[in-house]
Amino acid sequence: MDTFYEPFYLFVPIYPIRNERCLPVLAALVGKPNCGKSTMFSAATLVDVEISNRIFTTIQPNKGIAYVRARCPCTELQVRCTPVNSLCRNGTRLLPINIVDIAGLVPDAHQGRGLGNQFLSDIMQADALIHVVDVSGSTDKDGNPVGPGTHDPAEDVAFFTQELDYWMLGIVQKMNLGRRVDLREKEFIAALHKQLAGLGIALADVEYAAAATGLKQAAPESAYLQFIELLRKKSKPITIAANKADVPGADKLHERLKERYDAVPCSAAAELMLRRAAEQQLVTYAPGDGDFAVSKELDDRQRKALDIIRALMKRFGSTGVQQALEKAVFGTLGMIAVYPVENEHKFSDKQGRVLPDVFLMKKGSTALDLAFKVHEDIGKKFIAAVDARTHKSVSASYQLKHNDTISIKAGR
Ligand SMILES: Nc1nc2c(ncn2[C@@H]2O[C@H](COP(=O)(O)OP(=O)(O)O)[C@@H](O)[C@H]2O)c(=O)[nH]1
Ligand SMILES: [Mg+2]
Repeated sequence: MDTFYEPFYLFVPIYPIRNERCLPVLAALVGKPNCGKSTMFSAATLVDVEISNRIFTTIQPNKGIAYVRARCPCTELQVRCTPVNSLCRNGTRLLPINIVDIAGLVPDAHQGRGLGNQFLSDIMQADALIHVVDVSGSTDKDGNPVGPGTHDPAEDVAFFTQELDYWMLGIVQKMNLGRRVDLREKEFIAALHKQLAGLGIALADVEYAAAATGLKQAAPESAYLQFIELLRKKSKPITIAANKADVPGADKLHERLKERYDAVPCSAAAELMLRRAAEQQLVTYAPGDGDFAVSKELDDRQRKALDIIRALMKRFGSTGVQQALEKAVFGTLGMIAVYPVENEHKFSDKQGRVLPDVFLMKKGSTALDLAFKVHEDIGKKFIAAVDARTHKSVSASYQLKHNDTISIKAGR
């Protein structure tokens, strides 16, 4: 290997961690072979001991925990927090999420090529898809290495969504809707939802996409495809990670990609290297930061490698890996972080732990949704909720905001 990250590339660790207390978001790294999915997985799941220790683990080779960051309310509220389901570092909350590294997708997977259908259904189990593309253009459409700049990464984005759409279309076509008696609209939607149920798609999303595209049972294939495209966008939103941004010449391809897609430039190799170097206490670095500090004497090769990374971070603001994860969770998927507390004066739970838990919830969730998430009984016996910041009562239908601290009052 003659790449810049070699001096720190001791081995690629796999941290096979699955967290029962993880916040219920599963992000899947997807894309063709060799674009850097496994490197990104290793970097994202290389979390320090304190975080891994908090997590109950069961071994699964390609699943791990990563985290996303949110500003912890402890600073603003001037309290010392005692997190339980997450961690607080200098006022930054680290929220664990599940992440999975999925085998490479090759063109025509929807017709069973490569790992084919099994693989596509694995993808669909995720809440958020992170499409890792090689923005240096040094892998062809099948994932074989080629000279940098040879392949246009924008093609990969188009091909990937097309694979997903045709695969979903195939599932819907198995229903043979054309040959069936006309269903009433409600039955038609219910039948579509049932057929797609294995993909973890909500009825509301099927209803939305069918209404927005005006889908009718007797519609031609093109109309079904339009419906599926919208349904896929709504139910499996994709974040594009433009990886290998460190390779000379990648800037140009990234600029071109940006004209058509919103893509986060990143270098999984740089992030992995920095986390490894930090683990060995060679540098001080917190994932997501825009810079790092060297804390030990380094050899020439290590120094050179770090110089390249620093230059990359200057150009893009960071290595981009943490940003891609956070864009997937907070941006594309539209989650917010909410802190339920029992005591709105002390921001604590029954045991006196301050700001113990943080939940990731869909934007638009209400105080009542939060009550049900805390406990079904609390949801059922909901009386009122109090915004712990303002001490004002809010109603069951109050729409939660990012970083809200809410106390739920429930009957006995
Ligand atoms: N220059 C550079 N190389 C990378 C980066 N990420 C991965 N690679 C290299 O690309 C190749 C394929 O990476 P891998 O993670 O196995 O790809 P996967 O098949 O998508 O899982 C390996 O040689 C990696 O070292 C990156 O950010 N920059
Ligand atoms: Mg891989």
